[in-house]
Amino acid sequence: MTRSEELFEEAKKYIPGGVNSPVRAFQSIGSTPRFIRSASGSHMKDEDSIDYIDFIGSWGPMILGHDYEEIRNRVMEAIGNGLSFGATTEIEIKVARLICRMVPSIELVRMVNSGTEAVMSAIRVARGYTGRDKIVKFNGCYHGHSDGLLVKAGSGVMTAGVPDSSGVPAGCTADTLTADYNNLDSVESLFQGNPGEIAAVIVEPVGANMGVVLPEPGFLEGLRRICTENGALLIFDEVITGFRLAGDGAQGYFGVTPDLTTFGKIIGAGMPVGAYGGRREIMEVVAPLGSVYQAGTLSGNPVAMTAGYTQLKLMEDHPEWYTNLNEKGNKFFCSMEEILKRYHQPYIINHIGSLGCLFFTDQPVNDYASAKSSDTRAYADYCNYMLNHGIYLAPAQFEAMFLSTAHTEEDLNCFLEVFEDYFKMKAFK
Ligand code: KE4
Repeated sequence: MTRSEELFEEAKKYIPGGVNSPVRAFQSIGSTPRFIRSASGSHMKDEDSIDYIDFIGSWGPMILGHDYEEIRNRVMEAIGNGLSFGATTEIEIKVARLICRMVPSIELVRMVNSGTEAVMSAIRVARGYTGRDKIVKFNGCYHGHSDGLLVKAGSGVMTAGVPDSSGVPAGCTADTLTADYNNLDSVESLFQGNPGEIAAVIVEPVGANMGVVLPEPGFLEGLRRICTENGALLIFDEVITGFRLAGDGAQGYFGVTPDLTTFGKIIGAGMPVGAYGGRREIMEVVAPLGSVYQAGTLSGNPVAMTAGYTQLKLMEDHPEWYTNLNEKGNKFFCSMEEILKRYHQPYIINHIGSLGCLFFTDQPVNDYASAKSSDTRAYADYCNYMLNHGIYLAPAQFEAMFLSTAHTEEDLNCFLEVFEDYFKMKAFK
């Protein structure tokens, strides 16, 4: 038995499924989760001392790679001053001011402890600000696990959303309508069917939870128009894309301005941080200023703020890192496409900047239905091969690959060698 296998058996005695987040259980690829002991730069080492090139980066936060020296040093200093006070601190101002400076659509921002918390709070703000109850989300987009967003795909058109998890009362999703990504007509029809009732449309400006699905030209602009025309707020869930695609996120990258934005991941640099923000007139409904209540014991935690501030400030000070990272990502994912072509493997790779996804399907993937046409067993076979050859990928087809500034040419060439070996073998089977 490997040490990871032993630990997994032990973990299952005390933790549901042996993990603190379902995807980590490796269920969809049918193998044992690797228990990670340490990480540095673009590499992780598991409890069997096996080294991996990491293409998850903690699901996005580690845009500068693991154990970045300046972040570690600042966090260690902050720890020396105390872990948490439950009182206001200067570092919270520095983070908020930096986010407002980097993302022009943000005039006020509130820190929370996860992306889930950021999204559930932003939706409450939208409902409080507009006085409306209904929200629109997109099939295939994931916005955390708050009740109202765990809604079955396709259940929302003209009718109440149906819960997609047990334990969620029907009432919690009754005001959640679902539309199809890249399909503006499906959004228009919801507004026509629910006139004056929709508080907000929430969207991942780049879908990254059905694999990576890019917004087609005009899609985000169309959402902006529809929301403005109908007096609804447009919420960009930038938990993944925020501070990844550009210093001003997907909204800067695509030039479409939402009314509210949610953040997570990168703004905590690996520490538990989320945030939501937007125009002052909207955010002023948040307690203690306004009547929309939201609170949190560890919100704005000084140690977490120090980690996030240090990472964001480094990215602000080095805008060229975004250019280099996006170019590196484009070159890398195009190299993957060339290998697939070379061995006549008809699979699809969607990618943008440092985000990408290989879909085991031969049809274009531009929404949830087409993403679901992927062969998840084929993905599992591929993923296990890569894992067994030192490449750590998302253990599920409908996730993203994340590159960081720490990935070297050598790392990427090593990936491409293993990738080519796999598809050469597949081609000649
Ligand atoms: P958290 O509550 O996990 O911090 O954030 C929820 C969330 C919100 N919005 C978007 C666009 C997200 O991608 C996420 C969380 N992302 C997943 C990865 N697909 C986190 C990994 C996990 O669930 O363990």
